[in-house]
Amino acid sequence: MKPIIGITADYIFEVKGNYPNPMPMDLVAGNISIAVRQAGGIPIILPTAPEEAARSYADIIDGLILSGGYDVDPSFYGQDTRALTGITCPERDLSELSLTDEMVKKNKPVLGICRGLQIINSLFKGTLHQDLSYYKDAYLKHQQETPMKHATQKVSIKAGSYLADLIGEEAAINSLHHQLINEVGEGLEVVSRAKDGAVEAVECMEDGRSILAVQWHPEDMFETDESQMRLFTDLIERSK
Ligand SMILES: [Mn+2]
Repeated sequence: MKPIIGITADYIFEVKGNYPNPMPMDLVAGNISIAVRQAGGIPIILPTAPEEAARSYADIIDGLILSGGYDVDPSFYGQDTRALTGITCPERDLSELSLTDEMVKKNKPVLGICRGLQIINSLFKGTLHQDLSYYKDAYLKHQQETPMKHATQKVSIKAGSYLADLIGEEAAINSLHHQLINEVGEGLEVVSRAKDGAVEAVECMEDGRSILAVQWHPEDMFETDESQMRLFTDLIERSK
């Protein structure tokens, strides 16, 4: 049987035309499901849930993709909210932190995308720069306005890392984030940086763990970039 890959959904309160109240929506970019199917997995979308329900997802999925979305609430990495943090959704944060913790306990594989990398870093007690302007070395455009299927930066990947074995020691990536890792979570290894030093990928493949996370969006590039597709085929392999 093909591995079942859970994809976390965003939790958005959307105002509907003729609906009297804002409606909570469990929504996620469809490209991720397409990538999982093409890579040989069965995608299922996981709604935001209270802690115990979120943990129970780990019983039914073989692998997890943490998708992009709102800023992680700084309370989850021990900080007050600074002026330039955007919208946060603590319910989603708690749901994803609980589920990811359970996946890690079960030694099941995780792929973090964008915010997903930041959730993983928070789970391992790291911190974020709450805005690019708080990271003094930033000079690259990390919130590209070019369509996301196009790469706008080249990042280096650490020789000998799991990620380098997978896609090589350099990758052309897109970029759409205004927060980034500051202090790296305990047990995570930084394996990719942009030319301005911004952390672009972390991994932990030791002690039975199977965690890889990227700050960029491979789901928008996999159709034209075979190395980005490998992030998904690798997750499916790790989930078997
Ligand atoms: Mn970037």
